[in-house]
Amino acid sequence: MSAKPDTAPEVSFVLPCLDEAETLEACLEVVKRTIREHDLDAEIVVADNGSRDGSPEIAERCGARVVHVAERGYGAALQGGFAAARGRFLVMGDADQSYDFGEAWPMIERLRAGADLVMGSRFAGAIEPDAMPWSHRWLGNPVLSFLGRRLFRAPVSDFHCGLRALRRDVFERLRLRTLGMEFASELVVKASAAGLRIEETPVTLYPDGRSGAPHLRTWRDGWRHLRFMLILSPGYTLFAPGLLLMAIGALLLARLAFGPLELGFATLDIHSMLVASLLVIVGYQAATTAIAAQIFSVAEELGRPSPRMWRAFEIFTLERGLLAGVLITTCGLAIVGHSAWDWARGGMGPLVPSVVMRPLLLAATWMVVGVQTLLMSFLYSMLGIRRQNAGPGGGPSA
Ligand SMILES: Nc1nc2c(ncn2[C@@H]2O[C@H](COP(=O)(O)OP(=O)(O)O)[C@@H](O)[C@H]2O)c(=O)[nH]1
Ligand SMILES: [Mg+2]
Repeated sequence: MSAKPDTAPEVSFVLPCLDEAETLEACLEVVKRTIREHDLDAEIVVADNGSRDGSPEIAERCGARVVHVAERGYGAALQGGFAAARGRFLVMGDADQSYDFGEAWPMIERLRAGADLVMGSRFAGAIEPDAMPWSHRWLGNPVLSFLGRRLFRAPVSDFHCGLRALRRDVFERLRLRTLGMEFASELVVKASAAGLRIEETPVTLYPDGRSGAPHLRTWRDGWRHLRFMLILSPGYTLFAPGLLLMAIGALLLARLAFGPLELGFATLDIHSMLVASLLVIVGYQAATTAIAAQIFSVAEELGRPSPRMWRAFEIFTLERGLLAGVLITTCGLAIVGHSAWDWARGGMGPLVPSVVMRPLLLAATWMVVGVQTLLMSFLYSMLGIRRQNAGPGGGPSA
């Protein structure tokens, strides 16, 4: 890092900026006023990745340091800006006049008092009329924040607030990965998974000062946030529902394999057995896909680190997975063989569905589950390849 301890300032204000010539100067004035008012030892960094309206020149004229980030996107800009910042504390805030950088002062005080990440909360503070579209105010932000709180136990009322402050070593430790707007979620999710001290201060959201459209696109970016949280929560989204479907299907399948089930008002027979078989298959696919998603998120350092998962690779090796797949498939084949044998011995008479389909549905289920096990073993092994290259005891980053 370029930071020299003797010259490094206490605070770096980092402003992601894409074509904000209309508002950047006013934002920088507020930052400078905040620095003066509180006598802060601070620097100002503007993280730009491709402005074409002269924003970087404005930033330089106002005394900010411009960091040119090659990769496009809000997350990429902030990551580049943070990496180049030298302060012990990092304050991030939009360059469109939607936040008052004066409200970063209580955040800095919280960092000084020992917080790792201080989130602004517009819901605990205020949202000026016309500052936030209706759909973000009442749908996008509350629903996504609620999900985030539930899925990641993050004590945060406003997941997407653009004004935040964090310790620089926290940024380095979290190994943030995302390049788009979902960066806002990644920071909170990882900080909370890492057990960091997260605090909140109320902030006010003002209508932005630009005449053009915002960069954030409601549906695209809302979906990116949601997608990000869902891929990091395969346990809730896929594994648990998958196991439930499998359990229901397996019970029904096992029972119907012995004969029809009289329920009084209806009789469950081979037709229900087909449904039971599909439940088992779909449930198994969901549960095994969840494991793949989990491996991906850990291997790509999107989710929380999991030494336990890497240890599991030593037990559930590719070879063992393939063997299990072959054995399960063979069970299915054996059932088919047994039925065929019975039929041949019985003189190869007519095939009565209510008799023949029972073992065949059972066999088909075993075979699909077996083949799925084979396929998933390959996939898991592929997803975990970085770990295997690192050799025993090493994770991908070790
Ligand atoms: N450097 C850079 N800044 C961006 C990018 N996208 C958004 N920003 C900045 O991030 C801040 C928030 O963006 P904005 O469009 O206002 O999002 P919203 O306030 O959440 O609707 C503004 O300062 C933008 O200039 C990007 O791709 N690159
Ligand atoms: Mg904005």
